[in-house]
Amino acid sequence: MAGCSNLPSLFNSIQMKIEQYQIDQHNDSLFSRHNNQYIFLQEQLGEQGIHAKDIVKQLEAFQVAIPSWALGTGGTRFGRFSGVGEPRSLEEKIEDVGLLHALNRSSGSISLHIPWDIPGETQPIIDLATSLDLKFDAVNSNTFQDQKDQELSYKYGSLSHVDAQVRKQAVEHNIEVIKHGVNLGSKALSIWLSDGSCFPGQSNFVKAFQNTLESLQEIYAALPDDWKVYVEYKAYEPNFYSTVIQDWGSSLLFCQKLGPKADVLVDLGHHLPNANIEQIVATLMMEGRLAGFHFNDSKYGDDDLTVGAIRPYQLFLIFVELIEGMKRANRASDTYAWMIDASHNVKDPLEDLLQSVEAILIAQAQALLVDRKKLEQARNENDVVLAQQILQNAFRTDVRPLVREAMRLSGGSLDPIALYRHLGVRNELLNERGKLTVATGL
Ligand code: LRH
Ligand code: MN
Repeated sequence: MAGCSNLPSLFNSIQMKIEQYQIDQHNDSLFSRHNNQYIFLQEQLGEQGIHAKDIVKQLEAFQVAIPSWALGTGGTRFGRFSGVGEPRSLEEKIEDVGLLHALNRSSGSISLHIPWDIPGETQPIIDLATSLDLKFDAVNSNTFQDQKDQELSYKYGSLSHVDAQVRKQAVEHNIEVIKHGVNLGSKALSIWLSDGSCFPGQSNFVKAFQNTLESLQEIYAALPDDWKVYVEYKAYEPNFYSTVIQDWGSSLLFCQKLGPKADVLVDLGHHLPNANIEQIVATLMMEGRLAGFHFNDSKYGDDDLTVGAIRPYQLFLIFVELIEGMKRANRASDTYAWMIDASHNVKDPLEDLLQSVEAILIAQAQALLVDRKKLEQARNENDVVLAQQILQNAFRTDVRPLVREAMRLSGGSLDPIALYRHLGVRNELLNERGKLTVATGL
């Protein structure tokens, strides 16, 4: 949206912050156009018996956790093209998430990865996050890399390793991560294991599974009563023949053997080509074992691209199952973990994350438009055409005025990326942090 070029850039040199008056000024210049679009859609939906305000309320309540490891420029094995003004510390990462949350009021928590983001003194970190209205979501352990001061290597695995000493080291790391999370007020440990093999014959699948289960049981026993453990699966990479926790089935098996505090984390990029992820989601919700998501998008492998950039219809279909499942389980949306897990090779990380959060809210809003009663009726009459019509009518509705209204009512921007660019945020970060700063993470 054009027409906000007269806003002054008023950043203080110490800590990067977007002031409420800057957002309000920006919204004032955009409001009339937005409101016309919003009222038009509100009337359109009203004719279908849908109350726009109810959907806006649900969008306002929906908070997405931002990964601490995706605030810098990522890279691939073929290279990394560094960005500028990247966060140099956990404090600056929290500041960056604070910028996102100020702009869209839907990025209200940060998910840390240990040891990439070990909090030094906890209280100042908590105070900074609180000052930016942020919480700490799940904490992620890391036994897929060797740290320089590490005694035993994870080259051939961690929780599944044939050597009990390596498994012990990995269990202790996860328990350490829980401690960091407890100090920060987090309520969940998120585990992704790269454990597996690259060649037939290399691994005893059953022993690897049993070793992993034993190790996870020790970690499970260390969880505080009100904590959860998320078990993330992945079909392949960095192992290219077998992965111990390779799919939703193996993750669910582990969770069922561990106990009620363990649930399955679905990373959208972790499936074999053309997997029906919305059906996996429906099944996990039916079993009450869906932890939540690592949202991203991909065309081929674990590409970690912007959410909704490649397959927005799949994301919509996933939210259709999520909303159905939450209704069936009578569970509120904040009882699930909504997290982004992306890596930015060619986009400004903050712009990429703003696009991802918007794509998630758009998919949720579209899915909330689906006339469930009519859809079930069409299904019961095997009226395949009508069923598709009902879904695609919702998917083809431009719900962006609802998403913008939710951001505006929550004190956010009507056009976060336009304001981000107008205020020259990246340039301010460059001035504050310098050109060649590199953020820890992927
Ligand atoms: C593995 C993964 C996992 C993280 C890592 C950063 O591919 O999705 O969630 O720990 O990315
Ligand atoms: Mn992930």
